[in-house]
Amino acid sequence: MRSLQLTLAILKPDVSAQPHIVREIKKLLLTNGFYFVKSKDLYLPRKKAAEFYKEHEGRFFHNRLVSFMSSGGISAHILARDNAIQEWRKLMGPTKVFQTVHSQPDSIRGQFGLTDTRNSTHGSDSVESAQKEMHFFFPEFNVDQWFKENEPFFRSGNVFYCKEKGIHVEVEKDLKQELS
Ligand code: 3AN
Repeated sequence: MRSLQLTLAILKPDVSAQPHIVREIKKLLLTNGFYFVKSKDLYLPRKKAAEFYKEHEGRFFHNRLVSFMSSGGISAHILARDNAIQEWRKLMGPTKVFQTVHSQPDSIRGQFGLTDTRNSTHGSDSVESAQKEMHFFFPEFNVDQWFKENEPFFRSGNVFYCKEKGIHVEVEKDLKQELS
């Protein structure tokens, strides 16, 4: 089986304000074979939101987008899966909610999106942007080290979802902690 891929997911402020939707999306990720490698709840100040969406500077929706992203709490997640980038974007559905509610009503944006801007979730669109975006939210996370030391455990399924921590934990690491 080939190596897992990492991607960055964000649950945006519209979703984060609705705990039952957060639960629903997490359940969807788990049942679709995604692993939660890292997770954090945070607030993105306006300046940081503008930095994150720098590539959209000058677009008509940029100001609206930055205001929205800093309007409430969000959560950021490093997800692992075979073909994670594409598979997470498939679950999310297309960007524009007003079209997606008709074209892909069962997708996350189709079900939970409010507007084209308040569209529930974010997912990296390439390996390069995933690297950049993981570093933006988790500067302490070492991708190379994870692939060397942790990826084999995830790939072989030797991990379990720890509800308390909201991430997957390696079985052996957990056993060692139990016994120490
Ligand atoms: P995606 O998030 O699907 O990769 P991008 O990268 O084109 O889409 O856009 C980033 C974010 O900007 C979207 N998630 C959405 O919140 C907002 N956005 C994009 N296009 C529009 C639009 N036409 N009108 C309003 N907001 C938009």
